Amino acid sequence: MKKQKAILVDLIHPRMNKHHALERMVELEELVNTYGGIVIIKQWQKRQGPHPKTYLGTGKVEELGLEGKENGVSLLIINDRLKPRQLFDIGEALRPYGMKVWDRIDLILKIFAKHAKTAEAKLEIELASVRHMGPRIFGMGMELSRQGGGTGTRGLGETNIERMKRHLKEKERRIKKKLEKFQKGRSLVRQGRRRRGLKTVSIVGYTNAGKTTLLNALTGRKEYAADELFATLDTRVGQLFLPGSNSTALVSDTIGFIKDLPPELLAAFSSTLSEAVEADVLIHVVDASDKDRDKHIRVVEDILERLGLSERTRILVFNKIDQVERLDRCALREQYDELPVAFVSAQEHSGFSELLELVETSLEI
Ligand SMILES: Nc1nc2c(ncn2[C@@H]2O[C@H](COP(=O)(O)OP(=O)(O)OP(=O)(O)O)[C@@H](O)[C@H]2O)c(=O)[nH]1
Ligand SMILES: [Mg+2]
Repeated sequence: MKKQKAILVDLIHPRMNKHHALERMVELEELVNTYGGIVIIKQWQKRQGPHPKTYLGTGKVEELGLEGKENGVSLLIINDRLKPRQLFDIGEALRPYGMKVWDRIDLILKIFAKHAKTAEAKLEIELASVRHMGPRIFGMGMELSRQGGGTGTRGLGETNIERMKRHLKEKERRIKKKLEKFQKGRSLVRQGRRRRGLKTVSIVGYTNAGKTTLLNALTGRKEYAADELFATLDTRVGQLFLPGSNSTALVSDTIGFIKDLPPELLAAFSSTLSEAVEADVLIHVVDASDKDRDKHIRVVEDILERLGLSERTRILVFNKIDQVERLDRCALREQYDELPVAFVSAQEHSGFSELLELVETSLEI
């Protein structure tokens, strides 16, 4: 696939500090790279708040269109969730320049779509897309109805919107029904495990923290782990041997979390996330070598709360310690003193015995 060229733009408040603005852009750029696009131009626009109609100032949109056209750019990506109306208006303004507009959610959905392998993950993404794209299609419908009004065929547009709405509702219903089947299958599997007295552990954490690498290292599985965001979209389950109690538990891996994870994605992924939601213990993996690790911990904790998991027993695991020159373990233990803490390198298989002991204590076996 030929790489698409993109202009990234982020709206920043005049009082936002430079470091924060740069950091936001770096993350967006990583997302674009993960998608397989090339970033050509990065731009910030300073504004008190978004323009109600065009999000960016109207002049800015034109300016970016011109610049994009000169550089063979096909995509403008805005680092925020936009209103359907705003996306529609910007899309219209960029059309003469041969460019399309995506917001952050579009970008994340495209990455998810690219990484989805199982039928279930594909359905989950389809559901999220229908929910996110739906309102924008109504925007297009409004356009049709305006055009219709001008040529005396009034009403044509409205009928189209109605038809489109019905079509989307129907589609959403069909997808949900299929997903329910998967959900039922999972719940049967879980009942079976419970009957057999099997305990479950679920690995959660920010994207790229090393969740899959840890799962593979702990269970001897060979799942896809890579230095990209959202490498995993499906839940994989492996067996974990616990030497202290000479028993096994099941451990599962799931999708990575990220700042501003769109709620419709969380909702759509409820089927995949149900492994985490039902787990006896959560392992929250953190990339210890990431300078934003504390922020990422907060983001993950926040999402766990949204999933109703703030009270679930969990272990905080600082991973990639092989990459950190000096790690002040005492300070970290103190900082997160409400949680049991472990330090590992999933890559070098180090620190595992302490981690397994904590898992055993937490599972009360
Ligand atoms: N140096 C070092 N690298 C690691 C370690 N654990 C994981 N990595 C690397 O970090 C990157 C991400 O690892 P993954 O296991 O795919 O991370 P993940 O949390 O599953 O990521 P997503 O599924 O994309 O959310 C890969 O390039 C791994 O090789 C570690 O202990 N040390
Ligand atoms: Mg993974």
